[in-house]
Parts: sequence; C-alpha cells; structure tokens
Amino acid sequence: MPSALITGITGQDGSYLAELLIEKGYTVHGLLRRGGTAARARIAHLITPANEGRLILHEGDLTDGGNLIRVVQDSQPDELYNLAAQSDVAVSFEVPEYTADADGLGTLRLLEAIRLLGLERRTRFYQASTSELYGKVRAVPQNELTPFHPRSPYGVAKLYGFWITVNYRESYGMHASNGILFNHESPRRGEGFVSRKITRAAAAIHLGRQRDLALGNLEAQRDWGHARDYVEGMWRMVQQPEADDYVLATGQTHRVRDFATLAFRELGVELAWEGSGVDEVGRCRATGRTLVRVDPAFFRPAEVDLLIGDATKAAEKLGWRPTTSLAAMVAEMVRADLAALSAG
Ligand code: NDP
Ligand code: GDR
Repeated sequence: MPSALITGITGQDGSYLAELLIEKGYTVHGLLRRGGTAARARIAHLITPANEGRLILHEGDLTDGGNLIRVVQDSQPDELYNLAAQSDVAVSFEVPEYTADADGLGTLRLLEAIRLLGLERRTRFYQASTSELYGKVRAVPQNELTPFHPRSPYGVAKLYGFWITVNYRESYGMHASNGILFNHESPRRGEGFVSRKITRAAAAIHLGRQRDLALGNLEAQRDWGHARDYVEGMWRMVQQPEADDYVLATGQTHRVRDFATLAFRELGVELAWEGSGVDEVGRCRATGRTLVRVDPAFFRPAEVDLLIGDATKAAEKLGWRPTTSLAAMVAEMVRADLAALSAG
C-alpha cells in the first residue's frame, strides 16, 4: 500500500487530496497545526473508524525544521504533497516575513528533511506552486515557459518554493514537481477568498441575514477551476516516470464582477452594474436595491490583473482536463452556503 504525507491537510486542497488518496488505497499522513475541532472541519468526515490506520495525523508546522524531519521520519512517505502555506495574497502584505518563512523556507525544510533522511530515491515531492508567480501580465495565456514577475510577498515566497524544488530535482535527482495551479475553488474554499466571500454573502443576503456585500477590485480577471479536478492533476504529476512542472488551468478567464453576477443569478437575482471604480455598485434589477458595493479597503498594494492558463502540457502528458464549468461550480458553492447557513 503506498503512503503519502500531505502538509496542509486541513485546507481546501488537502481535504480533497486526502479523500482521493484514501479512495485509491493509500495510507495518508497529514501534517496539521495544533488546534481545536474547527481546524479539522474539512477532514472531519474522513476521521472514521473505517479509516483508522489509513489516516494518520501529525502535529507540526512548516516553520519548525526539526519537527518536519521527525514527521517525515515517522511517516516514511512514498509521496509528499506540500500544500501547506499562508495562502492568502492580501494577508501576505501584512505578514510578509512569516509568509516567506512558511511558504518559501518551509518548502526548503521539507526537501532537506527528505535528503537528510536519505529518502531522495523513495519520496516523490509535489510543490503547490501558483499562477501568482506570473503576477504582472507579460503574455497570455500563461504556460510553463511564461516568465515570472510576482506581485505580492506571497508570490515572491512561492517563487522561492518553485525554484528550490527545481533545484533539488536538478542537484540531487529527486522526483520533485511543481504544479503551477491557477485559482481553484469549491464549497470548502476559505471564506476570505473572493469566490467564497461572494457565494456566502449572496446566500446570507438571500436569507435576510446580511445587507450587502463589499468587494475590492471588480475588474481583476481570474481563471477559476474546481479544486476536485485540480487535486487529481497533482496526483497524476507525481505518478509520472520523470518529475516536471505543469500548469493546471481551465483556459477561461472571468472578472470578479462576473463571478458575483453568476452567484446572485443562482438565487434568482439579476444584478445591474452601475458607476465605475470605487463608485460602482451592483443593484438588483427588479428592486433597485444595492447588493454589491466597492470598499477600497479590499484593494491590494499591487494587483495581478489578468490570469489565463494554458494547460496543454498537462492535457498531453497527464491526460488531465478540467471537468467543471464555472457556472456549475458557482451553483454548487451557492447551494452549499445556502444549506449551511439555513442549518446554522
Ligand atoms: P488553504 O489556505 O485552504 O490551506 C492551507 C493549509 O496550510 C491549511 O491546512 C493550513 O492550516 C496550512 N498551514 C498554513 N500555515 C501553516 C504552517 N505554518 N505550518 C503548517 N501548516 C500550515 O489553501 P488551499 O488548499 O487553497 O491551497 C493549497 C496550496 O496550494 C497552498 O500552498 C496554496 O498557496 C496553493 N495554491 C492554491 C491555489 C488555489 O486557488 N486554492 C492555487 C495555487 C496554489 P490551518 O488549517 O491550521 O490554517
Ligand atoms: P488570489 O485569490 O489573490 O487570486 O489568490 P482571491 O480570491 O483572494 O482574489 C482574487 C481576485 O479578487 C480580487 N478581489 C477580492 N479578493 C478578496 N479576497 N476579497 C475581496 O473582497 C475582493 N474583491 C476583489 C482580488 O484583488 C484578486 O484580484 C488565490 C489564493 O488561493 C492563492 O493562494 C493562490 O496561489 C492563487 O489564488 C492562485
């Protein structure tokens, strides 16, 4: 039975990947930070008697090198998926040094743990790289050959993680791959990210529990896919005979405003957009009520304006293709938020 260690198992992607690997018969080890049940909410459904011995949780932190060595030693993984990160781009402007430590040096610490324990030939490594590496738009669509120009402390930290992964592959012959993943969402997305913030607010407004929704830059364009599709792509990368770097994306881009339009439409509300810049509002076409407004507090010191990914390499070499349309994903997220808020 193969074994895998997932850092960030309590996150959106970690929870879907754990599900996938357990389904495939892996023994799954998960690194998680000390915390109460809330921290385990996304994997609570996997902590069952049936999974005893198949899902093993280890306490730890990407900023603690000794701890990581011990966890890798204890778990002896065939595959290590490094999904843990301070993953919020806006927050990285507030905590740049911590972000660099966890997201940049954390990656190095894991690679070093593998090497120090003599597991270079055994443990295959996956690094959660990101379309935020592209940052300032140079060319679209963005593929594995597009130059990087990150626009946030998060992007810069992940740039280090990307290159140290390539470097350990080239220096020590490790099977270490980067997945350059474009935005992917789901009902398990953190509530601070724009997709989930929108679907949750649309549901809350529909239930009369929230007056309106304040957003930042409505013009930003993102290539949004579904997390379930993307964890499948991660696993496929790690199964290849040779390690390599791959883009995963849908190839389609939409504005933040379009995402909001789709979310409210799912609840029978058609939005009409009026004004521009910080004065723009989204009103209910039927009643004229303002449901979406702009708050400059949500703008970032530097923005990534446009992301569109070209996943041709992943299609050709991994046979990977996204299976979920944006409209279907938005509908799934809105329905899940509506159900959760109605129950709570
Ligand atoms: P989440 O923010 O949902 O999950 C992040 C995970 O990392 C959580 O389990 C969190 O634990 C854990 N974590 C944070 N800091 C530390 C630390 N210092 N030590 C140990 N664990 C830590 O992210 P996603 O699931 O959305 O993303 C997974 C990875 O993929 C991240 O590295 C992200 O940067 C990257 N990525 C994500 C994309 C996306 O669109 N979702 C696109 C491209 C890359 P806790 O529960 O305790 O907070
Ligand atoms: P992103 O995701 O920065 O792309 O990083 P996020 O959903 O936070 O922002 C997407 C775009 O929406 C704009 N925006 C807002 N964003 C937030 N969070 N809140 C708002 O109110 C708001 N209004 C407008 C943002 O300015 C931005 O342009 C995500 C994370 O998962 C990273 O870890 C990952 O690497 C990248 O996706 C790919």
